Parts: sequence; structure tokens; C-alpha cells
Amino acid sequence: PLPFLYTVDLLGPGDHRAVLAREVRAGLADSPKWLSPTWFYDAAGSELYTRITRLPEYYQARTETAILRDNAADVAARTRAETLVELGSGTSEKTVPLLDALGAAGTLRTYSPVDVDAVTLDAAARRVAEAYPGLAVWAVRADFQRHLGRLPRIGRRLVAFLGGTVGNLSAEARETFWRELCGTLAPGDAVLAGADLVKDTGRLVAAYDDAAGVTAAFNRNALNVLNRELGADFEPRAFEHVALYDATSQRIEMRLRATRAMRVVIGALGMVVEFRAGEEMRTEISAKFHRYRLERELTRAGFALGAWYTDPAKDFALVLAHV
Ligand code: AVJ
Repeated sequence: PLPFLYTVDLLGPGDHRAVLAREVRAGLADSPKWLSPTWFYDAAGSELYTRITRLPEYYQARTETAILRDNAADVAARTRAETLVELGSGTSEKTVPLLDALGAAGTLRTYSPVDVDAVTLDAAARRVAEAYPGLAVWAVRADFQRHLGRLPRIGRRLVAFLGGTVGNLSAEARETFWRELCGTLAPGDAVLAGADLVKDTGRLVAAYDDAAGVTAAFNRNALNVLNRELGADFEPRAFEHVALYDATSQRIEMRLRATRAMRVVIGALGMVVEFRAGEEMRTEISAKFHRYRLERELTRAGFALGAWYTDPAKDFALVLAHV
């Protein structure tokens, strides 16, 4: 059968630009300044993130893939999902064990990858459609924080949210996210979320400040996105990459530190932004979890706990929860 591939873009060019402009205006006017990690993922950023997942220091991706490979059959048996919706799907490489297991269980009809980066999403959707003949692939370019209510609702669903991306959300934003997600699901649906676990600070920081400097390039790339999308004149080389672990909030923070005082024009916003020498702008948070904390967030949002899958070293976990 011909590969079935259908693409929906919920982030029209105007909408994408308007949201970016609104967030950048708020973040650069705040103290301390901040940017949303959503904007990392242009084609270059997605490519840099793929390189990050192969770094020796960045254990998360390979650990999650091993957990998924060992437990995908159990997830398929428990969920019997007919539709797999994946938030922040990226290259869909990490999804393969799940697609295979749900295919082997004979229940899967549709895979719906959801990502903000259209280039990576389209390439991934095409690869999956060709690799899994008979599977309908319904690619949706969307921001998972804004479009949960507009994702495919066909059949019994499993929403996969892998990689630990749920950690990019603050505790408050996660509470809203889990509750909204639960609200869009029907009895019998489930969510499978990847979560990086609390561990030795040195290992956590190294995963975000690799010796090869790939994460530093990933971080600085956000400035290239702002320069291109909003007509800004950031000099990425004038900013230093910073990664630190905040033990109180149990999260990694990535920041860009201005190496000297500078004035940046954001053309599309008619904004001029001053940076003091040494001033740090937060570009991403990545929350780290204990099992009880994550399970409590899910039950408070209305989910029923299903399964907890982790690796022997307890570095990373996948939690399965049901509606
Ligand atoms: C893709 C959001 C899971 O937070 O670990 C990797 C992104 N940032 N290195 C993460 C990221 C720096 C990653 N997520």
C-alpha cells in the first residue's frame, strides 16, 4: 500500500512569529531575562540536539531507549493503543521500539508525531510512513503547550512524551500541562512520559556542559533564531554558555552570560535590550525527578498510575499512566 502521510500545520508562519514575538518581548523585559526553549528547535537546533543525544556525557537518550526497548511490549499489552501521539517527536528515532511493539501487538493504526520544527517533523514522518507500510502517519506541526486540544482524537490513544522534555516545564506549567492533557484524553487512553531522575550533581551538569561544546552551540543557536526570526542583532560569540544545577528546585538551568556590556536591537519588536557585563539570561530549565514527586503530579492531574520503568542505575524513568 502507498505510505499514508498527512501533515497539519497548527503553527502558521504568522502565528509562530506572533507567539515568538510575545514571549521574547516578555522574557527580555523580565529580570532576570529568559527565553523559551521552544525556540531552540529550528533545523540547526534540532540537528545540534540530535548530536547532543549521542554525546558520552548525555546519558538520557540512550538510557531511555534501553528502557523503552526492554518494556515496549509491556506498554503495548497494557495500553493496546490504536493511535500513538508523540509530543516533541523530533526525528522519531527514539519512537521505534514503541512503534514496533504496538505494531506487533496488532493494535496500532495511526502515528501522529507532533513537533514545532517543520523540517525535522516532515523528514521523520516520511521515514516512518515508508518504514511502516499500512500505518497512517498524521504529522502535526504544533506547540504541545498550546495545541493539546487540537491533536488527533481517533481510537484508543497513547500519548508519548519522551526524552525528558516534560522537565522543560516549570512545576506550575507542568501542573497545567498534565491537567490539560488528562482533559483531552478519554477512558482507556494513556500517557508514557520520560523523566530524568535526581542524581549526582556532577553528572547532571556534565550532561548540559559537554567537553566538546555541542550544548554550548545548541544554547547559542537560540540567538541565531531570534536574529533570523525577529531581525535582532545578537552576537552569539559574545555570550558564554552556562549550565548549573539548582538543588532547591531540583533542576538544571542553562543560561547565556554576556561577556561584556552590550546593547541588542530586536528589529521586529522595536526593542533595544541592554545587557550588563556578566548578566545571565536563562534559556532552559530541565527538571529532575524523584518517583514519588512525578507520580504525585500525575495523580493530582487525574491520571491513574500504570507502571514505572527504569534502568538498573535508576538514571532515568518512563512512567505509564492511564485515564
Ligand atoms: C529535549 C528537552 C529533553 O532538557 O535534556 C539537551 C534538551 N537541553 N541538552 C533536555 C537539552 C540541553 C533536552 N530535552
